[in-house]
Amino acid sequence: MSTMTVIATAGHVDHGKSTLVRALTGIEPDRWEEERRRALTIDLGYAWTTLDSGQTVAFVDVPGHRRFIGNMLAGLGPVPAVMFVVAADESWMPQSAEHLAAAAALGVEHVLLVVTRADLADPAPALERATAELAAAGLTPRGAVAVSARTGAGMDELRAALAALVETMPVPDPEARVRLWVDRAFTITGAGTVVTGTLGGGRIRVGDSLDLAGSSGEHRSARVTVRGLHSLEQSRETVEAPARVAVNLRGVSADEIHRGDALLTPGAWPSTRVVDARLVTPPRAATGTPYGFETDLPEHLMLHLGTTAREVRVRPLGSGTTSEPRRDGHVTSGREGVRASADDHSPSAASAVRLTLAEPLPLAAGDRAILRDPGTGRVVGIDILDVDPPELRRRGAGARRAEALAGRASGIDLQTEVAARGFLTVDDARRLGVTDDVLADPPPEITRHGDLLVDHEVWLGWVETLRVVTGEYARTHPLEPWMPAEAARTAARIPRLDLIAPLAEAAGLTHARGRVHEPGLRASLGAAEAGLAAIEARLAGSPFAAPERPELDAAGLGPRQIAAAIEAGRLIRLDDDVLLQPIAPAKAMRVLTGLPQPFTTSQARQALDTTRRVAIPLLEHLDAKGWTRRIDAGHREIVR
Ligand SMILES: Nc1nc2c(ncn2[C@@H]2O[C@H](COP(=O)(O)OP(=O)(O)OP(=O)(O)O)[C@@H](O)[C@H]2O)c(=O)[nH]1
Ligand SMILES: [Mg+2]
Repeated sequence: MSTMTVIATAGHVDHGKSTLVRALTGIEPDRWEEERRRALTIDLGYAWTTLDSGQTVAFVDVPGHRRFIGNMLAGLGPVPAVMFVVAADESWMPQSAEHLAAAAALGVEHVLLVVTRADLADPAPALERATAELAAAGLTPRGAVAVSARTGAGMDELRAALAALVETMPVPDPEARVRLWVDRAFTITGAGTVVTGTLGGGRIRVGDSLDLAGSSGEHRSARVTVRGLHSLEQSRETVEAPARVAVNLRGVSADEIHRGDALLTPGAWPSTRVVDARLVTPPRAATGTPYGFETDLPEHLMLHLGTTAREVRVRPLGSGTTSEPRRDGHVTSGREGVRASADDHSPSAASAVRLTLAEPLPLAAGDRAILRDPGTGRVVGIDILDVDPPELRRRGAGARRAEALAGRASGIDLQTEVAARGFLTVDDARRLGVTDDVLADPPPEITRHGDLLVDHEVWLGWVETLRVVTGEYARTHPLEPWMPAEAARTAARIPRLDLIAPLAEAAGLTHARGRVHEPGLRASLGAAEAGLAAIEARLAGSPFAAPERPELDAAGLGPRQIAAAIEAGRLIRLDDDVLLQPIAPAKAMRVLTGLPQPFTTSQARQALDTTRRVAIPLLEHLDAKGWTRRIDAGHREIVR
């Protein structure tokens, strides 16, 4: 299977994008009758071709008309490469600029510049202008060619340039979690529901279960099954990224799915409503004017990511550029909002913002997205830094958060995530986008216990706290100084009970029978200690003469003291009120072994020199242990 590259078109309306795709692929990307009649692309079109190199290139053809910018952004969103089309006879136009701003905001690195309609005008000026515009926006085209789709001039060079571009494309991780942004959903007679999209990472197999994260209605998240797969109209068992893919789904009808929904590896993505992000340096036109926001960022913007477009509320965190001197030598001032303006044209001036979405989305640190003001068409790119950010409650929390985010590298950093929370489960780390190779070999600041990743400082804190709370418990519970593990967990604010064992070990504490304590810790009976010692001394001589209530009372042994003595292993309770030393059953066996077998209860009682009150529960205790066996109502024997 040869690899596939997915490339989106971009460029002003009527500049020849669809014509070029058709010339390259032989496939008509304008799917609708209305589009063909009006010679205008309205929605996304799809076509593909195989180059001489054997590489397959799939195109997502976008509309240039400004009214359909939403469709354009949905086409560009999930695609890593762009074929930027400019007509030689019209040169640079408003939607050229708008599409460039979007591509630059998304940080698309793989751009091929094509000046087409070269049969209508000298392509050189348009090529020069477009190259300058791309450079000003921070995009370096991987190639620039002049063509005529009508005469075929330059088409071989274009194919060669596409082949060269394909060579530079990074290969996505086939093991990555799947997030397929849906661009179409429809019903095929006989097959049922089909969704299509650009698979950017991972693989999908027939039979897979996936979560459908819905954008609307009550269908917020549903489990669906992959019934069939197609890529470029060929049936497949497995489709691996990068690819255009059509997924036939069981468990959902097409009218429940919309562009902007996503098919996800189950449980592998967070469903997040609040994210912290950094504004990316705004792209500029060749004149120096930024495409981004010159004044304050509006509070309500559209977030474009993948094929989705959602309304978000934007909150600047701090002043964004708090301590960064501007080019003019001033320090940007505090509270008036985020400036992503002409003076802040440096990566260090990128500003931190908090985005709140009306509906949750499956997002990841490292996602690039566009914030767009539908009114003015202005855009700014964002780099999502944290999809599970801390609440900002206290005064100044926003500014502190902005500072913490300022130093963050983009993408996910396990150590930062663990340090921010203290601990993190492996599953949660995966949902945040931490890869398995990092999880397998976490940085030394992280202690891994089973499925939990704990910041080492936090771990040491728990060890110490566990020591303190168990010590405190022993002081306040002298009769039963062994702290129940669950109580210790709660008191020490340890998140999970299964951590008590490794923490106790690290703290040098004993963890046994659900309790945590100093090794060898004994109950202190206080005033009753002397009384118990006297009873123990008496039982040493006559082990089966269980103390009666008056003797216990005189010794100061009430129910709590007795329970403590039992817990400490100094007494055993055979019946409600028959207390003996733990050694008594073994001593009884020595006596009973000397009797003729089988023996009666009365013979046993006499041999043990005790009363029926003690003898009966003692014999039943031995039966229960399997040391003696009851033959009939009157007889027992020793089990050998
Ligand atoms: N002479 C000439 N005409 C061209 C060439 N390429 C495209 N055209 C014409 O330019 C017009 C627009 O072409 P399209 O391919 O529909 O343009 P588009 O960029 O896809 O337009 P939208 O999708 O609506 O933005 C059509 O009339 C094409 O026939 C070319 O190389 N030479
Ligand atoms: Mg078109």
